Amino acid sequence: MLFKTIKEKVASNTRISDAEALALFESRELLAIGELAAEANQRKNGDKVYFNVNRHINYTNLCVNRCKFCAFSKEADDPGVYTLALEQIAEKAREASSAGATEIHTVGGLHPDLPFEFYLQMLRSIKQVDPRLHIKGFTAVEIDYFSRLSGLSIEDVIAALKSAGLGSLPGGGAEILGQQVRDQICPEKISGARWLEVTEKVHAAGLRSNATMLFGHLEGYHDRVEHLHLLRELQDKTGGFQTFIPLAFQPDNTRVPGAKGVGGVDALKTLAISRLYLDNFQHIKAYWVMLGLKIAQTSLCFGVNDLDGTVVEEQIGHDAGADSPQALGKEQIQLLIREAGRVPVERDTLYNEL
Ligand code: V47
Ligand code: SF4
Repeated sequence: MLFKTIKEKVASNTRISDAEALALFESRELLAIGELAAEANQRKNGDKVYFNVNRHINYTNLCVNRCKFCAFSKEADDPGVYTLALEQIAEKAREASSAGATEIHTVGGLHPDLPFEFYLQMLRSIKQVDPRLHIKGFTAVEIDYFSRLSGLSIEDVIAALKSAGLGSLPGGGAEILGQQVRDQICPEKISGARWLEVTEKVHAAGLRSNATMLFGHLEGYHDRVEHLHLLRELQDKTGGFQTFIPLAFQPDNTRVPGAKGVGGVDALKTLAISRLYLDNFQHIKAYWVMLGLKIAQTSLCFGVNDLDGTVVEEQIGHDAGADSPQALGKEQIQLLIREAGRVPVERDTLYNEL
């Protein structure tokens, strides 16, 4: 009955409810869920699967927060703590530009004493290297931090970053938006409500952004549904989200009690249900770094239409034990997509086809 109703809803572009999404999470019918999600995706995106040529730059791992799921952040006297100098950032951008990248994805810890000007300089120096590089940088968590750091309003922080070259925002920091879970896994981080509020202002300033969901730690299915609900609601209001990215939790070196990591069934089910529930998101991305290549590729039969990018140098997932490669070549991504019977399409950050 559940599947018949959802099939009819997919066919008539009708929304599925929170109760239906929860029933799907509780169902063991992975293949039936996947088939519906694949159908929903086929209607939206046909056979195309997007990817981009990008490079991640994590400018510092020093962070004033201690999120329990994070193996990346360090304190000032920890071994392995680093902050990149502007010249090192420019050098990485130069390498990216010569390798054909169209995007720099840059995020970092909340550094205790770098001034706001550093982040503006960082954007300017990347743009100086190659003005065609789109900078997808800083999460809503960082934007809120910059505002507190500088005494500027969120609107003024966004305007300053934008005029220094910021092109859009990645989807990090959303974790699970419900506060009960947040209080357990990232008590110092801005609230879920604040993440949504900052994101709304980012969209109002004309910048697009992504949304993530960190799953597979101590949240329940109802927390995932609430998270999806809040995102669908904000998207109705602003239309500013481009892509939804469920991030499979990597447990090594983290401090979430009892968390074991995410199996293939849960990963595929979560991606598929995201496609079905988030009818107002055009793109669902499988971030292969956290999922592993095999599940990321398989997810192309479960409603996914984006495989992220070449990445080049990834720290957040690998510090937490991700066993995926550090980087993928463009040809490898294209092969993964073709093997799944789909058509690889290189895109820029804003989904213009290249
Ligand atoms: O916000 C931290 C997550 C995020 C772990 O927008 C972890 O295109 C798994 O947001 N296991 C940052 N995840 C990464 C991110 C992202 C990645 C790729 C593409 C895009 C995009 C965004 O990583 C953090 C946090 O939710 N994270 N620790 C961990 N142990
Ligand atoms: Fe800091 Fe971000 Fe890690 Fe939290 S997830 S500890 S805010 S780097």
